Amino acid sequence: MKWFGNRAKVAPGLPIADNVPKHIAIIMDGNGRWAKKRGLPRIAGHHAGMKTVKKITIAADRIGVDVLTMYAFSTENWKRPREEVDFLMKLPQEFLSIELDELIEKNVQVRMTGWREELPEHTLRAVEQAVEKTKHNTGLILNFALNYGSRKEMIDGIKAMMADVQRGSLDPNAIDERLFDSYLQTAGLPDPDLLIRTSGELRLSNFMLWQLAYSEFWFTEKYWPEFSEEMFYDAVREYQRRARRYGGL
Ligand code: V07
Repeated sequence: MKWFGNRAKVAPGLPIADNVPKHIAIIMDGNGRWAKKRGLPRIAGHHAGMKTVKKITIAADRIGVDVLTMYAFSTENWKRPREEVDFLMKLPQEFLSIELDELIEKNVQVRMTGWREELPEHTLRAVEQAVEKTKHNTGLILNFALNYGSRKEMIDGIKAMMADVQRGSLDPNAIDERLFDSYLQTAGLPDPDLLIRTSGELRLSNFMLWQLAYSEFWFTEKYWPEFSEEMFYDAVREYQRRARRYGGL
């Protein structure tokens, strides 16, 4: 697989262009709490969070990240109130109708990780259109985890492997980490080098359990709508500091 990094120039305030994480994954937490703090409905927080998605996508592109995965909706999020789910399911369309042209201009490739079946048709249509329109782009991969959950992903992968074994197209002795990878939703993507989670939660919450085995974790108390480019660069610089310390041993 080829990775086309839009390698950034070194500049004050930006992370050094060397050893930029190839894949950054983000759990965008605290949108509802951000709204509550301001006396706004939760959906106002989700809407504000969408603006941060745009900002951080531009920042990631600027420093030459190859893949940016944003956890937009989990398989558990369906349990939220109906009105909130309905609102969330309109955000992909809204985001793409505002931002897709600029993403195309920036050579960004949009992808989705998660199960498409349960998504409302209008949501799926918008996402698939963006995926289709950008599939030949060679810049940043903007990967939305939508209706995604890691345990289900692994169970599904195991079921598919077992079906292949039964069919005779897979030898059980050939099963190794790389092969298992190829049965996951994230097949073809490198594992995240860096995981960022906002809003003070220090958990993985069923996000990319297998893929995050060796990743660096970076947490902030800030709610997602107030997360900034500067904090994003802080996380990357901290990643680089850890990588350098590691290399020095
Ligand atoms: C959602 C905004 C960000 C904070 C977290 C929850 C709310 C962008 C998308 C999106 C998804 C797919 C796509 C383009 C955009 C999105 C949902 C929620 C469900 F192709 N933000 N955002 N999707 N939030």
